Amino acid sequence: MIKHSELILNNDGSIFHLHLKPENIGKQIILVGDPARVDTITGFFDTIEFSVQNREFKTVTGFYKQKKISVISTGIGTDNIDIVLNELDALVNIDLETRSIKKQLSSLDIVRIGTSGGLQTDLPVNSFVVSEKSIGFDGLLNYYANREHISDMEFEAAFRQHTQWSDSLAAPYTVDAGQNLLDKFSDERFKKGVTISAPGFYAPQGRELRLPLAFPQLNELIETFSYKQLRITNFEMESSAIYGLSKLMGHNALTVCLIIANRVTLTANENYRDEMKKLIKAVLDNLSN
Ligand code: R1P
Repeated sequence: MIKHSELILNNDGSIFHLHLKPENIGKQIILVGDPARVDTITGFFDTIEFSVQNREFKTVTGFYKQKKISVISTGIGTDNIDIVLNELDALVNIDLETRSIKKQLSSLDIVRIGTSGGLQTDLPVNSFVVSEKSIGFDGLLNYYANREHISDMEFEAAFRQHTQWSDSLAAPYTVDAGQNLLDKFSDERFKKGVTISAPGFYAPQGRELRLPLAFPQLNELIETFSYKQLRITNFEMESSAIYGLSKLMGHNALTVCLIIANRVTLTANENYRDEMKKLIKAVLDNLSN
């Protein structure tokens, strides 16, 4: 039995942060950072059957072309992903009444639709990037056992060497997308890439406002890294933890991002919401096929 201090439930039986019960979610999950994006996505749904919000975690469950999908906002960062992934997994794989792990485990399809900064000149603003691999600068996965079994350790070694990775930073970790989901995004609208999840928006992504950077060369080293024909395409702040925890727990994960700024050509689209709607529609249609 999992103790009350480890698996916290609310008085109504819902799980601590997400305020969800097992029957409130579908097996297809869409994650977004921005809570306002939840309604943009469910605006495409045929019917809506449930919604709840606690803090930045807003969930709406409904049907799109007969598929039951739950859309959940995570807020910003991999620390929130630790909460969202563990609580989603508990909803499907732990019996919340007996507090025991189920004998028959279930697998969720988890797709993140995000915004992102491009790191290559041929990835202009408004591109759609699907992450075949994610690199975590955030360190979250290093707290979980067996992470080396689901990581691309050779890629990591090559990356650390090329970037002269400092031991003062968390060890970067690398995890692949869920192949079954990646296969649904093979059309030419989606460029395949490798995505870094950073533990911050400014210095961890090489942005300098008033404070100088500890590693001013890092972005250039990231942009020039290549390994077995893979190169790093974009920065955001959640994918690494989504990919890592999903692989460890047996779920399928994929991130698809709209490039809203290019960090090399120094261009940006602050009015990205119409382009985001196009991405959302494309993702919903690919998932329902
Ligand atoms: C930073 O502005 C936020 O935007 C990106 C980053 O990953 C981070 O969460 O994604 P979302 O648009 O999904 O929030």
